[in-house]
Amino acid sequence: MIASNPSLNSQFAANTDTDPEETREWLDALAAVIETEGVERAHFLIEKLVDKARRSGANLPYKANTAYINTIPPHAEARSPGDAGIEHRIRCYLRWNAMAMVVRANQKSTEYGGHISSFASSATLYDVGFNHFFHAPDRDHGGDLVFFQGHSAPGIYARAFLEGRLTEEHLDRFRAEVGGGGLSSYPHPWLMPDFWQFPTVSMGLGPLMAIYQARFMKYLADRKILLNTEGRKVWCFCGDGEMDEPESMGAIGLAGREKLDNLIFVVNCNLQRLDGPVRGDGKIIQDLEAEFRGAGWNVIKVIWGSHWDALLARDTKGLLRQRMEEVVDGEYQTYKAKDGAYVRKHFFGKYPELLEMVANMSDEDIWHLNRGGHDPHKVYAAYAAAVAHKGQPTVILAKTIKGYGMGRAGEGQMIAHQQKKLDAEALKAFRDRFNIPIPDDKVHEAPYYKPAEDSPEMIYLQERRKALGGYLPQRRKEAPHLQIPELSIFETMLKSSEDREMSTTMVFVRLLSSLLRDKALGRYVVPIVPDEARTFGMEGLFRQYGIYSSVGQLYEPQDADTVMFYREDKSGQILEEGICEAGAMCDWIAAGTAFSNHNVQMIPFYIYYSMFGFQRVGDLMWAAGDMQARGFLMGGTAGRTTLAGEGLQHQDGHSHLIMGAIPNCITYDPTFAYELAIIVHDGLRRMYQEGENVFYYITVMNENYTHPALPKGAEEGIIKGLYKFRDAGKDEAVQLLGSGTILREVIKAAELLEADYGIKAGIWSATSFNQLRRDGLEVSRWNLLHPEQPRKTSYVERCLAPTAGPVVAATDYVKAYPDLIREFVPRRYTVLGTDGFGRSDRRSALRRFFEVDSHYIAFAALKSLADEGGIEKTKVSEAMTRWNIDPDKANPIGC
Ligand SMILES: Cc1ncc(C[n+]2csc(CCOP(=O)(O)OP(=O)(O)O)c2C)c(N)n1
Ligand SMILES: [Mg+2]
Repeated sequence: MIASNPSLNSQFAANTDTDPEETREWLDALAAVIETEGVERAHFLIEKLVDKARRSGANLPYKANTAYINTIPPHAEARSPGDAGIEHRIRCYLRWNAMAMVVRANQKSTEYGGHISSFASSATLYDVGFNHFFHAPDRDHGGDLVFFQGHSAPGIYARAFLEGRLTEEHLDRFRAEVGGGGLSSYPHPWLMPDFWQFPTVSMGLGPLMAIYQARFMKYLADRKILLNTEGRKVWCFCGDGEMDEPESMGAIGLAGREKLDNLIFVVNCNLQRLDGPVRGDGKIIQDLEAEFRGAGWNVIKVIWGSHWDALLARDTKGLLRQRMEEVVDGEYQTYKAKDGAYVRKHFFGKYPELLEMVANMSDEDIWHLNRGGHDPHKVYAAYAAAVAHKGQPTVILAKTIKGYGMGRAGEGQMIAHQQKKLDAEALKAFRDRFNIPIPDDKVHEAPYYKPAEDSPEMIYLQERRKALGGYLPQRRKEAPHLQIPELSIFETMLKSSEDREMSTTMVFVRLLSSLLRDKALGRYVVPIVPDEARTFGMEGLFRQYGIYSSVGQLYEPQDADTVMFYREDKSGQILEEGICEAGAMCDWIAAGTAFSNHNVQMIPFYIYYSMFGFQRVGDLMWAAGDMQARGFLMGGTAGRTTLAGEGLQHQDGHSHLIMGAIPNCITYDPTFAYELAIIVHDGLRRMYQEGENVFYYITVMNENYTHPALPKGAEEGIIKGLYKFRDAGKDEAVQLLGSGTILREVIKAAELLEADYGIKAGIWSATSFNQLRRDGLEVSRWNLLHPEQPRKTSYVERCLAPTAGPVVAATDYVKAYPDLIREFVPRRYTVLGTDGFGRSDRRSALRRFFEVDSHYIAFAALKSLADEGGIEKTKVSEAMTRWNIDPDKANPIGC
């Protein structure tokens, strides 16, 4: 049977050595080539042999894995120029202080939380970086960008403490931030704006953002906006459990394709996540190796520490390597929760030859057989190889032990992740293990330890950072501001469009074109699309501004003979991410944080589907707020009834509500061209001229209609979120508010009320219920806290109080959105919105279905007038017949 299946046959053959003599001859020949002509020639010959075998019909299955040993053999390791002894002692102090800050916080109250075991496993990985690789920005170097694993933050604080950047008081305020002066639980630039650059603790976001930061650095260099990016690296530290997040691995193909050799991932493979092993029955390092290699990355495995070198050198038959290969991670974890005798019995004990190999080693010697990620020499060699590597991104897969040094209190144990309290005995053991000079009678308090400033350790520590440009992490809070042109740059949008019908999406594209053309500002504008440029009518920009491609355009585009052909270019300005909203969002973040990371203000506009595009990347938007990214997010073809035919998954009726929850996100739902122009202009001014740490979310629609001219004096109201669009004079009986395209239904409703019932309505454009609410809440809070002061009034109240009649608001969003201002509306307030699942149909049908069309709005106005006693209830019933409003119609929320 086996013989009849060629594939199985060749696999079977590959595993069985039928002629060891012949094998040896081939291997000897190869060794001779390596010796005399080098590894590259050997590689060439092997490829030739493989090719020949394939062409001769052999089925050679693809194998993405290499053996379960270090990628860099001992003889090829770069040696660290550092003082290993001093570095070891510094690392011991860092380990202690990082642990102490968590333990001390939890001695006060377990409410503080924190993590010990993660940094315990990654201390060496960070330390080698800090001592020899991570470059801070200085005059000659733009600075590396380092993504620190979120819950390893205590270790980073511990270093800043030794460096003198933080005091004991700071460490004692770990996770106690209220009142100021505390240290944030995780890297949060919002809370520590001079310190942290990248929020990473929502796992998966760090790796994804790091990839796009690395590519954006190349974009800036290719576009000659950054002149010197030579040697700058993006380092991303992540957990092995974290790599299961789709975001972590989702863009590694892009990094490979784009040959991002300025990018280095360091995956701390401590084999554990929160609940248990990452791959108990397999090997996470091998899994990751295969995936990264397949994606075109340079993979460096740092599995075994130097103590294994001698054993591996003696492993001429490959039995030790075989044993390393066959043991699964669940067992590797257990070994390190036990002792040397256990490892002898369970690891080496499987084969008598291996037992023999370690016969002259004590149990303690066996226990000291270290893992690569805890060996500074191995880690140094890997980093040195990574920074020198050209043409590919590098991932370093470092094997470590979760809770290293915690002993019985957690080392290698299932509960390691959650361990935040160490009793006096565990503290003593920790102290002894790392030789920290703290007396017995003090150790239970876990006091911090800092050697004298003139000690060799402290001098060394400072010298190393000085040589690498200064301290890290550090965040630049500002970059040179841009001069924003006058509003007249958008002049055409402020005028009436006359008979010309346009959607706000088209208006946006015109506005973007005006900005791109601007001599001062144009080059800083970054248009970003996730394969939707044609949807939004932006394809005209392709030819003119080019789509960024690191290699230019290697093909003649199919539409080369058209005016707006698809043009890729090395200096292209547009970032076209294909169908990857998460990637496009990371582009936007990279551009929006360029002021902080590269000292240059970039102006990103990312336009995407406001529904699935938005829902996919909500967490990144929150992180963008934390990072104080500046720029414009454009929710394209928005609204539950405006994006007509597309249906349930496309139609957005709630993005404003959610975006409004991000404290520094300013949102608008404009209707007319002039509103959009004024909002964008004000945004440019606030973010890039004034340097405010806000960003904008603006919805634009695909419904075509004519646009009036900017009403006199409306600017301020447009920005505040409400202005009177049409005044019906002193006889107004009702006030109608609308936003987005539904404002047009509101305008029609006013006409219906006047024509059919002679009722005059004031019409208001509510460009932002979110902004109105923020203003109102601010005023309410002030009133609450100043009981004896004259009451202040909200902007909404100031607008509406002088008018007459009940107030009705209608939007293309859920009712909760206009409801945001209920507290500030001085009279009866009725809201109409689009609660429920969307569906496909024409706009008119959808608006009737969701009860937001002009008839429903006019009807709601009549009803509230009747409730106020202003008109007879019979009139309302009569309107139902006249406007075809069915009282038995099913509620759209349940349909
Ligand atoms: C998106 C997300 N989901 C869940 C968590 C909660 N969480 C914090 S740490 C952790 C385990 C991390 O394991 P690993 O990535 O292996 O890191 P290690 O601590 O082992 O270095 C989890 C589940 C989170 N921070 N982010
Ligand atoms: Mg882990």
